[in-house]
Amino acid sequence: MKFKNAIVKKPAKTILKGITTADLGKPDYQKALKQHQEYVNTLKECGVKVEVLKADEKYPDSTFVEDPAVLTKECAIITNPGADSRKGETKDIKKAVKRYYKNSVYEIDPPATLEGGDIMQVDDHFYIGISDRTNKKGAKQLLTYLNFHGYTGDIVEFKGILHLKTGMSYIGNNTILITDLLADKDIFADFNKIKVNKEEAYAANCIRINDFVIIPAGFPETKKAIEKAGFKTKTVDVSEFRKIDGGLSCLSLRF
Ligand code: CIR
Repeated sequence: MKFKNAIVKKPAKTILKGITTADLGKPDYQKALKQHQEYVNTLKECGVKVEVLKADEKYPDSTFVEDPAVLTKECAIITNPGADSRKGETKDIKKAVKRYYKNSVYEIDPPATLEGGDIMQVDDHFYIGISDRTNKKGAKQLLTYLNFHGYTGDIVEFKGILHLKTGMSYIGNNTILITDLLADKDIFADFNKIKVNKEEAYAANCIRINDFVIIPAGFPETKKAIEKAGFKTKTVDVSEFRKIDGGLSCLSLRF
């Protein structure tokens, strides 16, 4: 898939209060800002134009713009995040997304919930994770919009990770990065799999942007495996975002 644009949002000072299950301490705000800038630079190096939205102090997790929207070539879907503290993030994202998608913008309506981290696109097909944040109603609503625009989708159930893409990523050429937790699912049987071991599980969340796979710094085995499979990589340090369960994909909307 060719991407031309990305939307990101500057981390807020309140990022220290972001939701977390990790035991890695609090993010350092200045360091987070620096890492965010490096992330933006890397996206640009991959050939996309990056719109940087202003930080929103009201929402500690608002730098994770992937969750309040799902963007495709044809349409945009504004989600209803399952985390209460994140529901209000959609307002600002909707404004930004409307500038690109005009009238092709849909919304997930309660009681349906959905977060973009649960959505993995593989060409014209979408895998939709059912998690603590995304419910079946949310998946069904999303599928209705996607089907209308000619896309297909499958629901994937799992337990033990935040979002579907916490445990896997599609990196192109029919290849997925995948952790043990998801690797045995029949639904992924036909993919070439790069298994990500337990110690490096965080690196299962990577993003393919045009000619490159962007990977988090500090996971040498996964980097080696991705390069051995023939992909070119770029590395970004996102340690401060990891402290509040954020990965590489959640820091941008790519389209
Ligand atoms: C949260 O728990 O919602 C944030 N602290 C992390 C969100 C990560 N988003 C993503 O992986 N798409």
